[in-house]
Amino acid sequence: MANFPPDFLWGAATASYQVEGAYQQDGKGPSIWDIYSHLPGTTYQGTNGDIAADHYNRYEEDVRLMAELGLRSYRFSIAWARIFPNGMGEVNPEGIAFYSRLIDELLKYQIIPFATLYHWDLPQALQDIGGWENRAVADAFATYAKICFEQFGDRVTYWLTFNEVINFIMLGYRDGLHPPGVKDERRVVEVTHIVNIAHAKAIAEYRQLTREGKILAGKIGMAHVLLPGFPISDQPEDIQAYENYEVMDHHWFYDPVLRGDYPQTMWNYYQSKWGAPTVLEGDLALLKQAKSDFIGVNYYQSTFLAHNPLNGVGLTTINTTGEKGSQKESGIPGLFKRVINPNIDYTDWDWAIYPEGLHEGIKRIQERYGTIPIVITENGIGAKDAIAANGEILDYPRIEYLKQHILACKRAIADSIPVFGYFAWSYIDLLSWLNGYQKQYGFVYIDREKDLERRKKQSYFWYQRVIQTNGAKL
Ligand code: BGP
Repeated sequence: MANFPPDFLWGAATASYQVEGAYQQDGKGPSIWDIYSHLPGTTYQGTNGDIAADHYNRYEEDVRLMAELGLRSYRFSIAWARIFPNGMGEVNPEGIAFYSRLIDELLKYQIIPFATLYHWDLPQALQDIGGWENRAVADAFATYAKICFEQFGDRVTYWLTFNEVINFIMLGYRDGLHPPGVKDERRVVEVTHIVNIAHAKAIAEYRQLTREGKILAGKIGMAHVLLPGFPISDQPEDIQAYENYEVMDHHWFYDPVLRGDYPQTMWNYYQSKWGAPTVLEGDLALLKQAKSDFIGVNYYQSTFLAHNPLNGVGLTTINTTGEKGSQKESGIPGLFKRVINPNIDYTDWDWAIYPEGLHEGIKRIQERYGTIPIVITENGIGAKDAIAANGEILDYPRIEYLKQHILACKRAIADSIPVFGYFAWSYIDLLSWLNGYQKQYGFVYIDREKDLERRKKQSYFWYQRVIQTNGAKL
């Protein structure tokens, strides 16, 4: 099987709200997550990111541990509300200074910074004017992106505009589980288009600055969730359900980013149902011009689809407790439903462990969009890690999970798919949005009883060797 290229980006990822804490420090404005997570009943046992891993204050120690781990790249996100406390207007110099220090610290150890501009923590001030339903927010995003490029683009050469548009829109506007807690499918469609416009505008700013030689010429793209579907049986109605799912949950979101247009069937469906999305003159040209240098994919699981009659199941709540088997079937009547596949393993949060899905999913991307460089921007398993009597963290299930998924990347590379990096989620234990701190993902454990002391898990030493051998020893 092909080896990993010598400059393969072995990395790990985090996101600002989930790791930084310091939610009111040094002039930061409130984000929608600061407000939402404080509302009763929104998250698992009322957990929030007020303190998180306190990475904001402990980043030097964290980067030192990254260096010891051997990370070649670190993916982090910038909190918009640190840079612009009100989302627009006055820049907060202390916010700029923090990310500047973090980037310098990474570079000190030759760790390549991989920056995400938006990992869901919209400034609350922008939500107050309509959030992603207001086109002014797309313009504010372009301005924020430009400031980040100008301030950090002399040192950062890998950029992601958005993290998982699919998830923050579906969870925020269809399921009502993330802020702003809306359940309205028409608004899902409108918001998607405005976010795509924001992405395209940010790319245009980036191209302009690099053309003018004002910043280093790097690479820019978006990170999408990849949750490939598979029909649960070879019955024609299950295959149809799978096709419905793929176009609605994947093509609708990937096409505008990688092809600059919307899939015709979904377009017709949404237009006839709600006359959405509202497209203004110039929008589609803007999407066409916004060429990505690569696509980031966040892969955790696959999903299995079955026929769902018109009077079938609708959307249900999700398993946020970690009680295996508590996830109910959920779907869109008349189109598809997501069902459990009895032949494969699931995590305690009922996520299907299916490494083949990663290989197959990125193959599908190449088939539909042609050869485009791919980076796995997230991959990991949420688990309640076992702790031995001597305090050692025995996260063997994580090692096994990561190993199988890295092998899937290796197979994809052997198929000539240009996968240029792999970022495990997550570098360190952090807040899982709705699931609290008991759903752990990191290589580094945080002892929440002991002043957030950092401890290396078994997986830390395992990943260290994977990187040292460039993936030869898994
Ligand atoms: C992705 C997000 C991450 C992370 C991960 C795990 O969708 O980009 O921020 O949280 O999923 O999800 P969860 O924390 O819900 O288990």
